[in-house]
Amino acid sequence: MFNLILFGPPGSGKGTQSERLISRYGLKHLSTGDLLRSEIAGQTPLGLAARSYMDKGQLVPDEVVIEMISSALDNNPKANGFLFDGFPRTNAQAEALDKLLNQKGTEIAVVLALQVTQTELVKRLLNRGLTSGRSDDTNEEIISARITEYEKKTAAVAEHYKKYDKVVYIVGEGTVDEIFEILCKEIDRRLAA
Ligand code: B4P
Repeated sequence: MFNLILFGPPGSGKGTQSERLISRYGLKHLSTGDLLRSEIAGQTPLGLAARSYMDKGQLVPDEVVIEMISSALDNNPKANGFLFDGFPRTNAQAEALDKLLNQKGTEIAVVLALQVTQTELVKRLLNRGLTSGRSDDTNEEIISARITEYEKKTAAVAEHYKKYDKVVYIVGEGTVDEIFEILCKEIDRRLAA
């Protein structure tokens, strides 16, 4: 099994690159953002509760997303590996993920961390907001709140995985194709090892 985390601030290209990576490597894509948006679309109690946080640019409580990921892992017993996109976003989520994978006899192989300047992040998200219908992408205040949440709570997740020497920083500015090739090189090197 090959499990990787695509890490980075909102708008750094995680969702964009995940789509390509899962198709090249046959991994199961687990995006907590997508899972939460599908709960919202289904108007489930979980979705209604999550929406109030997401609309303010805040993180949804840990227990909600950990439970979602735990079920997703259980529901995909035959996966070759998982690509975690937008998860973990706190140290508590990282510890829970390590434990869940450990129970399945596997672990995270690598954390690929996309680095993008704040000006570029805001530009990309506002641009996506023009067409995505995502309410959290249309308002600059909400975008700033998401970036602040990232700096306050999520950036530390890289420190957690640095302890195990699993973090590789990737410049996340350039064309989508250029960044994809760099990500693939890092993955291929590990798959060949
Ligand atoms: P997510 O759905 O994870 O959204 P995101 O981080 O904003 O998007 P992403 O980083 O994937 O977007 P991408 O760059 O691909 O989270 C949304 C919300 O859900 C969070 O704010 C939070 O409330 C909640 N949530 C999710 N997971 C959670 C968790 N684990 N714990 C608690 N709460 C959680 O795309 C951005 C734009 O950039 C696109 O328009 C794309 O086309 C463009 N782009 C990408 N690459 C580019 C490039 N190289 N050049 C130019 N543009 C590019």
